Amino acid sequence: MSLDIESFELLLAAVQRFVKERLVPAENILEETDDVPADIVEDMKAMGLFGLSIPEEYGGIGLSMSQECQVAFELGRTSLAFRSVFGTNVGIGSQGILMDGTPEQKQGILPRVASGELIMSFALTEPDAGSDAAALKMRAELHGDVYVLNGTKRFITNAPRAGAFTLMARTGGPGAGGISSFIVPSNLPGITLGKTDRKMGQRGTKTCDVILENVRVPAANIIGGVPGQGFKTAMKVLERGRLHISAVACGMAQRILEESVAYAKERRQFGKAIGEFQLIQAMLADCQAELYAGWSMVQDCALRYDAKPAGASDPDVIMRASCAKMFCTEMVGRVADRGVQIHGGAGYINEYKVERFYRDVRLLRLYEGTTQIQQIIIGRELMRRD
Ligand code: COS
Repeated sequence: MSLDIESFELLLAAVQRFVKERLVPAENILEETDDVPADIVEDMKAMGLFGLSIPEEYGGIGLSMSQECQVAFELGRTSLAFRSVFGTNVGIGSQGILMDGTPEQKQGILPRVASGELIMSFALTEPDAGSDAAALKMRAELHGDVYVLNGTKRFITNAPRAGAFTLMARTGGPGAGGISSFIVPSNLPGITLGKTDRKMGQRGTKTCDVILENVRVPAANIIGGVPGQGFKTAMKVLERGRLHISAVACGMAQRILEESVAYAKERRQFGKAIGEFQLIQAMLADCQAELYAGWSMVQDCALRYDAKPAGASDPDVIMRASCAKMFCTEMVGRVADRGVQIHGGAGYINEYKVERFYRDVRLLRLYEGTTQIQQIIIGRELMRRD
């Protein structure tokens, strides 16, 4: 699946313009109100951003992974909360249905996901199951043709906005094989939301607990219709999501670098622009070189992802996606740190964007698998090889 080159170039140019002309000027409103303005969300829908990764047959734009990463890079060049509004529809909230859903599930859900009418959210994490996702406890017990779900999901991105969840619960015994993925409409009786989390950064993104008490979900809502496949669905979705996040990290690194170069040209000390000093140039050079390395990894891995037969899992691509996630999210952390350093005292003042970005990017090393989880995935794969 991919969009033809000409249409893709037009889309990419439109996204670049949208980021520059609509999103960047709204960054302060986002920060002050802790929300994305409704008119911007409507513009995102009109541009098709909610359906970037959904095939055209379901009303989406149908980008390849490589194309999606290029768009994600552009969207990374502004406050990350903007992308988060539709990020779960493009990625972790919808991809499980697209990859493993039945034809009825795809037809019934994906067109509304692509249009933005339905916001999807991905509910895997629990209070006692974060990195160890296979230890999740939420119970799903079969009564006739309905599963009754009980338990709590934690830190669920877009839960306050969601119309439905892709949710993992335990239908069988312990471990990964006992987990199933469900499509759970958010308005079912017994679902309540915790208070919206107050976070270090990324103001405008919405996360909270999702509490399920005796929630009755039709057995037909198991993704793919077969119990026990949910953990694999979650892992496939996360593998893809990790590549998308790597691209976002590169976009944000590009933005911080541009802000830092501009400041280094304008700020004068010791009688000249600080950018004329080699110690400042060294920090800029390290940022540029690391960004180039990270972006090269993303592009390479995305092409490999696209080259696999549709639906197939390739351990080499899984490993490379983790390499990209680890490197790019750590890289943008270092770039943000240098960005603050180049700005000096001004970098610590929230009037300058670099202070905000420094806090925003910290999350990238945590969600969709911490750096340490990526190391485990990479290390295990290396040890498995002959
Ligand atoms: N694609 C397809 N299948 C996959 C897969 C992938 N990317 N990753 C794992 N699987 C399969 C495995 O092949 C295995 O299948 P078999 O039982 O048939 O062999 C099964 O899933 C279980 O995998 P594994 O044995 O690796 O499970 P572990 O419990 O050891 O967990 C980690 C593996 C730690 C990698 C996993 O729990 C993880 O990614 N944790 C982080 C969770 C996370 O990212 N949370 C963020 C929440 S969303 S913001």
